[in-house]
Amino acid sequence: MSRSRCKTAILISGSGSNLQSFIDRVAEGSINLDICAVFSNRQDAFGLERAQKAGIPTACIDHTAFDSREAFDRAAAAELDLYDPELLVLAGFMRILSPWFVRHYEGRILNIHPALLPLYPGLNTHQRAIDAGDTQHGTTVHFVTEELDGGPCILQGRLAIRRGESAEQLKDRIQAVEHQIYPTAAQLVADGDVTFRDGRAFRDGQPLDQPLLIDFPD
Ligand code: NHR
Ligand code: GAR
Repeated sequence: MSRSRCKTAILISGSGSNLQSFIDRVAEGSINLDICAVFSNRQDAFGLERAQKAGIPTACIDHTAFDSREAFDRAAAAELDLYDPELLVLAGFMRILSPWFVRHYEGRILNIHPALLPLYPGLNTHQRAIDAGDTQHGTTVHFVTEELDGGPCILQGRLAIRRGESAEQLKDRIQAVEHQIYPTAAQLVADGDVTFRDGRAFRDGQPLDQPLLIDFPD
């Protein structure tokens, strides 16, 4: 995507533990991104404090102040564009993005969803996997398209569900996997190793029909 450090804006709504993993990975030098801004739709998001502590510019726009989804999205994009981002990383960002916003940043928005997509789009994924008797669960980094949780997948992290494990325990283990794979996936896109074209993902120019997969043994 870029020769110099890829300008990356991170969008949050809450705790921002995934944001923290990006901050830590940049600090230790194991990824090479320029986190140019952190944006939240909630003033009380703890992730804003994490960003400030790391010296990253922050912006916050309260979505409840707008009449329509697109009006909020246009205000958010106007703010984000002050930082000229090349890549947008959704890290626990909880507002569905309008078709206008998705087109504005076409092929440049990533999300992480706590399931092995296409299994379990939507919410409450950990409990649904347990209730279905699944033996494995995971998390998926994907390009954001107009279809919710439906954009092409890039990288998955997978682990075994333990016998008798609660949704809460599984969620914590999945989050630890997210912290490892999300910065790695973003770097692949930043480096142009994974690209988006015509609604599909490509790896080194070849269609990525199956996402890259990392197994996390017990
Ligand atoms: N936007 C588009 N266009 N496509 C995607 O794939 C998106 C997206 C925005 C966010 C993250 C997502 C997830 O990983 C995401 C993917 C929020 C909702 C939701 O229902 C759904 C999916 C995701 C995030 N949000 C409610 C809304 O009305 C508000 C819920 C709340 O505030 O707690 O926007 O699962
Ligand atoms: C992550 O586990 C992410 O997969 C999930 O929210 C968490 C954000 O945590 N996203 C969704 O469930 C979207 N519906 P964080 O704020 O600590 O990074």
